Amino acid sequence: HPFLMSISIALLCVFFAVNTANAAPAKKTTMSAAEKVAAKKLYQDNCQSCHGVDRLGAMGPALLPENLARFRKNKAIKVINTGRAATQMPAFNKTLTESEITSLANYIYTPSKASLSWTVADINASKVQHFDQSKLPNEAQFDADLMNLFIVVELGDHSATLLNGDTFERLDRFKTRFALHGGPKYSPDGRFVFFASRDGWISKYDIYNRKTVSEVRAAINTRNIAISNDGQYLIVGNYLPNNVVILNTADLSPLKVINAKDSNGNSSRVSAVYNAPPRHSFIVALKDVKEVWEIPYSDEGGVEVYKGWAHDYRVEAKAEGWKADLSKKSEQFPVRRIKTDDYLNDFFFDPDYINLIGTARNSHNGQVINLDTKKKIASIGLTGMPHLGSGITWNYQGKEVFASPNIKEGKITVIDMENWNIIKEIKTEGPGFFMRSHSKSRYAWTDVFFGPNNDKVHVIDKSTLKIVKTLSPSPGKNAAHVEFTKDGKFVLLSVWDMEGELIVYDAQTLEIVKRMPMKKPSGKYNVYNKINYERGTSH
Ligand code: DHE
Repeated sequence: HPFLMSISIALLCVFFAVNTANAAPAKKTTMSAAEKVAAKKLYQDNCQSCHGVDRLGAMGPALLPENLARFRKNKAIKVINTGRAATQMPAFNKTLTESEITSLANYIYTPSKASLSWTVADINASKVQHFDQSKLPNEAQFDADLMNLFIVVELGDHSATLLNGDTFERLDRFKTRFALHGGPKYSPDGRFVFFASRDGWISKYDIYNRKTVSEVRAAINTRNIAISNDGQYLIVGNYLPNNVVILNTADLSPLKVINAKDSNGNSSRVSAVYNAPPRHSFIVALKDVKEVWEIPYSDEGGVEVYKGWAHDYRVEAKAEGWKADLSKKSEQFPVRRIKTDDYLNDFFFDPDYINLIGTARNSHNGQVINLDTKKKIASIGLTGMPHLGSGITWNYQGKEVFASPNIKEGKITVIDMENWNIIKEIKTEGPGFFMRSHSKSRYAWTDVFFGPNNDKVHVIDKSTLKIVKTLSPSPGKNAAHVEFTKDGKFVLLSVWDMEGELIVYDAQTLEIVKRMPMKKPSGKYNVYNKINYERGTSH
């Protein structure tokens, strides 16, 4: 029986809720050859069934120094000893000695050359087809406004909820892969949603039929995904291997793998990938080299100039030697390199996708880069660690402003997008992670994600840039991540706890209208807001 089998596998295996690599470089441990042989045997006997041969990950995450960089060894020892609540990671302190556990922890921080490869053949071999798409009905098998549905990711037990955004009732609850990260991406018609797990699994869920139809493992350690305007292509940005993988969304087959190397051949992890809708291109953030990439995926019927680009790409392609005849399969997905003065990891785009604002983690400067001219046009003095990816824009006193939370400092930075000056820093009760609004709402919401006040969320009036209300939805429990309904009338908020909740607020009166228990709900994503690139939401 598959359920009993999964339980027995679970008893053998080690599950880590690893917050995968962010910091470079990875901490590596050296062990003597004999120690390593003994530790490898321990690993094979106790961990391999979940964490995979060569520690590449399987049901559980990969256990390599490259993706354990942010996970301290003494924490790994503790997890092996006592297990991890609410995961299938059992405690090994009854079956293994203290020195065996230390040895295992040392082992997972030793480099493993063989394990860093994940080829097109591996991608193809990993494919799981749960249902034959062609046999599934093309109409929704339930009654609801298909534009006002939400996907809510529940990290606590690696599940997701499909929610009716009118009635706030569950339409489905299904298992996801382990440790999803980043926003899931909808197909342009809103029928399919694609998820990425930190361990490289990409899952395609058919909303109309409430079924996960197919899955593929695109990499060993993935950051996030983006989908093209026409819904044909999905790009997967990866730390391990250092590459991007472009998948055909119809069957999740790999169309192209592009190794992330700068023009001098230096390899880099990929921090994130984005779709730039007016440009018909993907933008790629590279973590370890001073370049940003643009990958055009369509020339819109063979016109000479990419729609949205301010110049003839063919002249540039010829001068710089990047191939760009998209009608030829061999030249599809060319890489247009934009060299930068600094490393840029975290991005935000202006609404026209002409300029990108980027920061290097730990840098005190944001850079504004014009994607057409490839030139830096401004620097913004940004302290702490702005989380640009969670930023939003709105119109303030006749001009477009951009607001970003900050992971290190308790403030929201509001920037004038005409002259790139900081208009205001709104003081909050602690560092935050996410920010949201809706064009039909006068408010922007932001959480206090870190520190003693992490049970609070601030409601900011977009016309005065002042906090008008601070809510504590579930005192003592972390409140985080909100999203609006299609019409902007309600706000859904996560209480980020194993015994957590999804709380629905009236967006105008700020009164609670519903509470639903959930297992550590993290992000939630409204079909309409996402596919229409609503300004107050993440793209
Ligand atoms: Fe995220 C989105 C990067 C840690 C939950 N996060 C993103 C995106 C990036 C990013 C680039 C936008 C991609 C997208 O949506 O397609 N996140 C990073 C980091 O570099 C960081 C700080 C370190 C890391 O470990 O990767 C980080 N993120 C976290 C967490 O610890 C969070 C809170 C819990 C988790 O899931 O691991 C977390 N990140 C999220 C969520 C989104 C996200 C829920 C999507 C937000 C949205 O509204 O779209």
